[in-house]
Amino acid sequence: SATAQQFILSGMTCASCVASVEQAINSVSGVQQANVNLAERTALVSGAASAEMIIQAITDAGYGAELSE
Ligand code: 9UX
Repeated sequence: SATAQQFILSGMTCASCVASVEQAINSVSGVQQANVNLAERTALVSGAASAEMIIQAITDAGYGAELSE
């Protein structure tokens, strides 16, 4: 079955930020799809990727992320 994780993001202010965060998430092994919502400051990530690896990739790109409960 498909898995998805949601993250709360910080530091994004424009559409180019969205593209950077999506690129960072998509670089993580196991990610199938990343949908970043600028207005809601969220990322919905499908695939069997590690949440910690996703957060690390977003942080390395210069943004903040935490797993949404
Ligand atoms: Mo937009 Mo985001 O000009 O770091 S790329 S603010």
